[in-house]
Amino acid sequence: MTIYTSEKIKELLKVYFIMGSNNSSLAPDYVLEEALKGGITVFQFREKGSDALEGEAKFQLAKRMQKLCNHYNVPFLVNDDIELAIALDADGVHIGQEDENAIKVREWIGNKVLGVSAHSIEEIKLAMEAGADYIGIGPIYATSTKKDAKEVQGTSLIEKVKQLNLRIPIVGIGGITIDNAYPVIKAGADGVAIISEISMADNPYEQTKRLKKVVTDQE
Ligand code: TZP
Ligand code: MG
Repeated sequence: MTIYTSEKIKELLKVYFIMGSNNSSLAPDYVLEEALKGGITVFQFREKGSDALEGEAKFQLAKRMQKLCNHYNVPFLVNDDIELAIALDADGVHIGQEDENAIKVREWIGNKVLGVSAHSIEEIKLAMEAGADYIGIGPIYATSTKKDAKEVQGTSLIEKVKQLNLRIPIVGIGGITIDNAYPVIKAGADGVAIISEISMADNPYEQTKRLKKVVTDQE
């Protein structure tokens, strides 16, 4: 497992911001810094989809974003690209079911944070056995950010995890906005993972602050 306790991971998941260079019309470094100032609790570098950067350009952007996160003392995670995470000595990685096997990834990354996306109780249990630190559940609502997203599932799987008393931190993802974040937390998620609600905002700083208020006011 990681250097973080489960309680610490739950804290980190509260306002979980994800982005890559193609998620905003504004400069990605600017958007991230505004989100950091606004109070995001963890960041995931997710450079994929149309027009995504590759090679050296991807590496340099990741490096700059990691530096910003370090400055604001916010953990920096990498989506899918384990080699990049290791090359940068990132704080952790997030993988889906289509990516490298979670058991292998856990061996590979040692005690870095491991997040796994899962869509059923069975997938969640397997991820837990593999040593995942948290589970991403979604899409909760309709999203146009991830083209190959699975069917919208609402908060039902989050509720099931709670009913079964599975002891793993969870974060909801997909179509989450300031207006619909509350039910995700109420269903039992420890936090919300967001791309466009922050990355596409005219004022990512204010938007992050508003989102954080919705999540933390429920405690
Ligand atoms: N995984 C499931 S939905 C999704 C990902 C990466 C996209 C979330 O983006 P948005 O803009 O917050 O709906
Ligand atoms: Mg993936």
